[in-house]
Amino acid sequence: MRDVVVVVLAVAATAVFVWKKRRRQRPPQLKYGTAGFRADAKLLWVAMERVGILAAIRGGGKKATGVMVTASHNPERDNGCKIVDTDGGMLAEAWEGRAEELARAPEAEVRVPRCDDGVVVVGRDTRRHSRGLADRVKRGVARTGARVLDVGVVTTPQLHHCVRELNEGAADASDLFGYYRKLVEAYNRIVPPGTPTVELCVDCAGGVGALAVEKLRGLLNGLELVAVNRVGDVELNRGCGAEFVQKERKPPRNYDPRRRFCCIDGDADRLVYCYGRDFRVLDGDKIAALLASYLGEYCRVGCVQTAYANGASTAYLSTRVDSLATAKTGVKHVHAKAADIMDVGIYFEPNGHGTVLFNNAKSPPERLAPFASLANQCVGDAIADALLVEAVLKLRNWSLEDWDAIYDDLPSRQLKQKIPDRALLVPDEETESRLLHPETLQLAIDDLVSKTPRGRAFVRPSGTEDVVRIYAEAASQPDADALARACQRAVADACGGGGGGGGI
Ligand code: NG1
Ligand code: ZN
Repeated sequence: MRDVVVVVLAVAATAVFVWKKRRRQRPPQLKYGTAGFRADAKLLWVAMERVGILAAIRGGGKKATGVMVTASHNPERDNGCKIVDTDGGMLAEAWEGRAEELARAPEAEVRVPRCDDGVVVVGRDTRRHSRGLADRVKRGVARTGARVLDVGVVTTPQLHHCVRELNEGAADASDLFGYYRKLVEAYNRIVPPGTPTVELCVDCAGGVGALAVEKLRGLLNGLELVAVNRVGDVELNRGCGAEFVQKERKPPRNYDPRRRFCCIDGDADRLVYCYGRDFRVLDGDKIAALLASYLGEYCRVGCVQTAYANGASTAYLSTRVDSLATAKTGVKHVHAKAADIMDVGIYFEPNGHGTVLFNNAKSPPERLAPFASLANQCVGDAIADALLVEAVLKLRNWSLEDWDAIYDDLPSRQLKQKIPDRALLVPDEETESRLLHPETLQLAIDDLVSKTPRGRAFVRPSGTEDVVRIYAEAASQPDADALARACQRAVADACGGGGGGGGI
């Protein structure tokens, strides 16, 4: 009997020891990057619960906030989350540090306040680990006493929409009925019934966008959407989708040059178009140019780009918009600037993330009212953006070739390089297109650029992947390729990159 008691006590003591050790252990030191937390899914379990707690705290026990479990255009093995703020936009930057602190803290140091009247909307993409990670978010929310509104598998912009609607007084936005109704009504107000029908294939990158595309089938005047690369047809974001097409400039899987094609990413917040046998890509810059040139006929338009914008698009826009600005890379930066310029602020990153902000949304010019309801006011929305593009092309009576011809892209090349510690690279705060450190690396890049006709190049550490990104453009494609490669070598030499050079 005494032996049994001793064994039981020993087991209990070991269990308590292990439990205490676990509580003291530091979870992975994640960074809230360009688009929230993003990492190999295996590293995210603790962070997700903490994100649930933080989202509830951010709502202040009164308002709705949201958490979207997704790693967007990253490979299937990655996952992550974006926290949605009370206005339906991305988490205010001032809170990112708190999110990091909470995600990195040992359990023993976590204090959980009560947020009884708050609501956290939780959504997820189609990755196989997203359901489990979303459950962890929900567990975190539950620890605060706030209510969870689980909207299941949704696109990122749909989740933003739900949060905004709830805070604007909607009783429940989780069936997304209001989301689809708004798109369909707005689009059909611009494009009248009886308009000849165009078929648009949407490469959904194997992700959630296909569900939205299916919902809209048969509802749009003169537009029939066809989902290509649906969930299960292809591996998520692999050889297809907006990121692959924009960075690699190669046709996505199941591409058919005889059909009209656009490509979105794994969580449906990016859009690019492509066409033809010689495979031309119409990227976010060209979408911005199309929309700016049309809307600019009716109101004062401002445009915001990042340093990745093709020089030819900047030249085109500079003579056609009332204000043109450059922001740091990342949606939160471009969005904030676009919300602050002119009547209409347009932002698109070349990778296709963007939208049109109606900054005087209460009274847009009569003709533009349906555009103001079609364009997502919280965040880039690939589906809404495709409808905007299609509507403007119809109004202009333009083909994709006509649209493409508005300017010719300067040849460009993007590469990436793995280095032991990408924090070694410190870019400028304004546009992230120059390195403050290491100075010698910036000087080497300046030297390479000065020797290249119409050359421009910069390097910056990615905020979503463990790589350094290299961008170069020049008068010819061989020159752009050579400049990008030379910059890549300079990065590896300066920072000790070990063979991790990548295609895009
Ligand atoms: P990083 O990985 O920080 O370059 C990428 C995109 C951003 C933005 C974020 C968020 C490029 C060159 N960078 O950021 O523009 O879209 O992802 O998804 O495309
Ligand atoms: Zn995305």
